[in-house]
Amino acid sequence: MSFISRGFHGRRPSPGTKLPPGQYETTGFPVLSAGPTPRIRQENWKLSVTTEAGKRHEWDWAGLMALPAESPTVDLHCVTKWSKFGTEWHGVSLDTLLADVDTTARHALVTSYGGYTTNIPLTDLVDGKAWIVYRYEGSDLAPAHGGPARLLVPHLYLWKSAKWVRDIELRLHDTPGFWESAGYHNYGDPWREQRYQGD
Ligand SMILES: Nc1nc2c(c(=O)[nH]1)N[C@H]1C(S)=C(S)[C@@H](COP(=O)(O)O)O[C@H]1N2
Ligand SMILES: [Mo]
Repeated sequence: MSFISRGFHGRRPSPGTKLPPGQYETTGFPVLSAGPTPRIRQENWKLSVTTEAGKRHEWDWAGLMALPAESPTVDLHCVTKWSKFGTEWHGVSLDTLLADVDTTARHALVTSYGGYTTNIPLTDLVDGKAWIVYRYEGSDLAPAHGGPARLLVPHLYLWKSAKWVRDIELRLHDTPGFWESAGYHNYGDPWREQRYQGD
């Protein structure tokens, strides 16, 4: 009964904590990338949303800049156990991006420049829970952290926040992404400590 032994070992978060179980706070901002950092210039950058019916919606950099933006301040939780509190971002909510997208799909498969993929239920991308961000702490997002633009889904472990996001494919059926195929949890809720398959 792991939830009992966690309590005995003092890993159960105290009420009101911002730290999910098994995490520690860091003030640094580690870089975690499964491959080399792609260098995409803003003038070559594109983001597309593809629906289950095959309809493709696409934005270039000017198109993204023309959309109303928000400045969320959120806590980040990485499955390698660091959490970072109060990070400040600027970008476009997925609610705004998907406003004119006609879909009945319930799953999204996100693909990045460089080939990284991750899957997320569509309900976790809407209702103010996810953004395409292009500024971090007041500056253009650095390439190492996903610039020019990355997905930010802070209520899930950070591997779901695809850096260098290129395409969001809306699908009727769920398809595991890169880490999900390698044994990581399909959903990845840090508060339920869903690190690996079976957690
Ligand atoms: N395209 C892409 N996105 C990615 C990754 C990656 O390797 N490639 N790593 C993920 C993982 S495991 C984490 S923890 C975060 C790390 O983001 P950071 O490097 O900005 O801290 O990015 C996520 N998004
Ligand atoms: Mo990660």
